[in-house]
Formats: sequence, C-alpha cells, structure tokens
Amino acid sequence: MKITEIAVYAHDLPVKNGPYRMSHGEVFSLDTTLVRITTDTGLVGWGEACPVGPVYEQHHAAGNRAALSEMAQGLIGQDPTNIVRLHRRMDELLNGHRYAKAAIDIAAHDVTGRHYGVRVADLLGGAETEVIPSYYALAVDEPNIVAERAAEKAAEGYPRLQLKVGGRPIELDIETIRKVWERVGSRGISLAVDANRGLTVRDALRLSRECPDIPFIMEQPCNTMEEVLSVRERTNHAIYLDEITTDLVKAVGPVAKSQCDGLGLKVTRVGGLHPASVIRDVCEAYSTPHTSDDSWGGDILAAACAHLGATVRPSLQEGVWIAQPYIEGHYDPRGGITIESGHIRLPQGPGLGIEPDETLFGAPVAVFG
Ligand code: 0XW
Ligand code: MG
Repeated sequence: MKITEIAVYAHDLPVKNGPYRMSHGEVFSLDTTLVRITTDTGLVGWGEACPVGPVYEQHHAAGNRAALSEMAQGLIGQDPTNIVRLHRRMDELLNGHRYAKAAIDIAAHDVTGRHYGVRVADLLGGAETEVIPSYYALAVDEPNIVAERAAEKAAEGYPRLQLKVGGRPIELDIETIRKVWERVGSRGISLAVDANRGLTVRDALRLSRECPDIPFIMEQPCNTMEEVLSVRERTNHAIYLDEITTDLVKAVGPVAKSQCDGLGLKVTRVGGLHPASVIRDVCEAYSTPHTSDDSWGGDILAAACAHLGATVRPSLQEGVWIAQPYIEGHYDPRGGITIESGHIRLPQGPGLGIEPDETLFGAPVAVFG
C-alpha cells in the first residue's frame, strides 16, 4: 500500500463553558489540525494533533501545519503500514516537531488497521479491556467551585480526578485541595494535583507539607527536571512527570533512572502511537504507572488515546483523559468517543473505529500528492 495524498485541515474546537484555566493561562477555543492520508487502495486514515494553546508545551497550531507542509510531499509513495520506516522517513525530512509527526503516525495506524481489518488497539499489542477508565481535569477556579465540581464528577463515576493548580497564591491551591478532599476523599477516588510546570520549588514543598494526610500525586510541579528532582527528594508525595517528557528518550530516561513515580504520557508530544507504545512497554518493565492521553483534540485523538489506553497493564493504568466533556459535538456523529460513568468504551470498527464527517472541516488548508 502506498500513500497517494495527504490533506491537512484546520478546525476550531471551542471550550464548552470556558475558559479552561491552567497555571500558565486560559484557553477559550483550540485550533486543531487534522490529517487525512489517502492510499492507492482507496483506503483513508485520519490523524490529529491539537496543542492546548501555545504555552502548554513547545507546540502551537501554526507550527503543526508548517511542520506538516515541510514533510508531507516527501511522504507520498511511502507504505503507511510500515510505521517504523515511516517514522524514519519523517525524521529524514524534519528534525523534531513530533506533534506533527504524531498526526501522520495516528493516520498511518488508522489506515493500517483498516487494511488488515483490525483495531488500532490490536496493532498496539491487543486490548486488555473494552471499557477504559478516564479522569476529569478540574480547571483552576475558586476553591468552593472546584470542590463542588469534584463532588459531581466523583458521583458520575470518575475513578480519578486531576486538580489544576498554580498561577495564583499557593494558599488558594492548598484550600482547594483540602476542600476537594473533604468532598471526595471517602469515595476511594485517586487524586492528581497538576501544576503544569507552574510552581516554584518553595510553593510545591509548601503545598505538599500542608497536605501530608491527602494521598495525591503531584504532576509536573515545576518547569525543570532539576526543580522537580529537588521537590521529589524533599516530599512524601509521589511525583509524576508530564510536559518535561518531550520525546521517547526524555520519557524513558527518568523512568529507568527512578527519577519519577509515574508519567502523564501524551501521544502527540512523543511523536505518536508508535513511540507512545514503546514508552508504555518501558513503563511496564519498571512497574511505572502512567496515563495514555493528550493535551486536547476531537474524536480522532480521543480514539487514538483510547486504543493505546486499552492496551496498558490495568494495574499501571492511570486513565485516558479526552477533551470530549469540554467540547460540543463530534467528528463522527454516530460513533464519536464519549465518557460514560467516568469510562470510555473502545470503538469496535477497524482502525481507529470512527468515521469523521469531513464536511465539518471545510476545505483543506493544504493538499500534497
Ligand atoms: C489534563 N490534561 C491531560 C489535558 C490538559 O490539556 C493538560 C493535561 C495535563 O497536563 O495533564
Ligand atoms: Mg499534566
């Protein structure tokens, strides 16, 4: 099978009841990039990459499309079922820019699954479960509001909640954590406190020391590895890395060196489902828990994350976060990915198992072939 055409689309995903607030700012609408690969068999595959604004990580929407333009013509004629070779070809064409490569990687997995009549989860080693645990991220807000929302989400059946902290006086974050725990602590829910790089070492230590009785994990408290290690040496709370794991090497290195207690694994940051599945395997070898998610995106990214998440050893599964609760509508009006009772049902069809209605995306911003 050969790639005959690559079409790139831009599409807006407004935040429902927005904005969505993290330590470094707020977002009202996300500019996602979709990729459709067409092959000489007539089969097509879809990919997506959607940075959650330009400062969450070293990604931005226009950069995504510029990187795709740089690579796409050089990928025409490649066999999308040979995913390792496809990654090598992308690296020959462009250094870095893994999120754009991830959109191609996801589309290649989709079309490969359709070609062989299997699901992407099967290509990634096989699904452990058809119903994958998710988690809900509670944006930075006033403590009572966050606590109320946390209680609602726990009652809906989410097994895990992630509280966003940072970007304001640390007293407010501590008050938020305590109020949330008062409401949900008795429900056996697991709690992550995610500062998205936004705390100083001083404030991260204070937050930890003022909540010694609350068993949360701290996700990416500070910006650099040195700061995170300094916090980890001096706290009893488990420390997960997220934004700092910018590629496969930067993700597996800290896992192998025992410099973290878990990962917020992001599919597009590390370059797609192929490198993400390698990180999954290294995490399993070191008994390291991790999520299997991304920073935002519609049904295509949600399906990609669900397929990967379904293959994770259940005891190490920290959940698959998808943006669906925060956005209106679906790319696939019939088979869109949804969360019910805090869990995601794995799609059944071949490939990603979703059929995007491409009329939603308008004309492509670029076509190569
Ligand atoms: C909760 N997430 C997976 C989605 C946000 O966009 C960022 C994030 C995280 O940092 O964990
Ligand atoms: Mg995170």
